[in-house]
Amino acid sequence: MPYTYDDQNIFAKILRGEIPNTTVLETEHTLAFRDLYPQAPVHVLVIPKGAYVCYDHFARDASDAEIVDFNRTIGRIVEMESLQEGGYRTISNAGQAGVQEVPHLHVHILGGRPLGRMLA
Ligand code: D5M
Repeated sequence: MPYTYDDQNIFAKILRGEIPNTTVLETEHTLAFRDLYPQAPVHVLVIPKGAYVCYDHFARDASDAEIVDFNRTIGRIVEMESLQEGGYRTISNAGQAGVQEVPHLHVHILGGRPLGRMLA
């Protein structure tokens, strides 16, 4: 399936420095920043710097270096935000059914409070 990337999406603008963000960690291929509307005491978004719409797009087309960097960044954020002991949740919404608002791949990292059981 072809993926159409809209380079006017808000995270593309953040990556181009057109709008501000609260950066938690930046690496060669990945940016992590605080969600503007936090749903938990810790709510960090992790995005690849490359133009990927969603997880399956990234998994198909990203280089091994990008994929490793992205996943290691998620792990580093968990450590930096001291979420290991209390636990945390990662979520990546995709497409219409997933209610994805911003069409640039992002993983939410949520923690700092009991999150309840949620699979859908
Ligand atoms: O989640 C998209 C998320 O992006 C949602 O939790 C709000 C957040 N958001 C929207 N605009 C910004 C800016 N400018 N900075 C930081 N966070 C932002 P989704 O999974 O697509 O529904």
